[in-house]
Amino acid sequence: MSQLLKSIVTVIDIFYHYTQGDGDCETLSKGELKELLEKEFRPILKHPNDPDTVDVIMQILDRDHDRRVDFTEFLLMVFKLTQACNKVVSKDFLK
Ligand SMILES: [Ca+2]
Ligand SMILES: [Ca+2]
Repeated sequence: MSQLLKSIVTVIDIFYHYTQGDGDCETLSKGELKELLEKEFRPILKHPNDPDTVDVIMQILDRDHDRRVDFTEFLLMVFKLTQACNKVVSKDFLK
C-alpha cells in the first residue's frame, strides 16, 4: 500500500478506535473526543487537559449541533490541522 493510502487508513482507524467508548461506535462523544485530543494531539495543544479546550473544539467541530463528532466532522479537524501543519512545514523548507 502506498504511504498516502496508509495514512488515510490510519486516520479512519484512529477515529473508530476512539468512538468505541460508549454505545455509539459511529461518533465521538465529548468524553471520547477529550481522550482523542489528549492522546493524539498532546504535542500541539497548549492545554489538552483543560476542559475548556475540549468544549471549544467540540463547538467548532460539531456542525450539526448533536453534541457528537461524526466522521465528516472529524475529517474537518484533520483537514484544518493538515493545512496548519503545511504552513509550518513549508516555512521550514523555505529557510
Ligand atoms: Ca462513541
Ligand atoms: Ca455532530
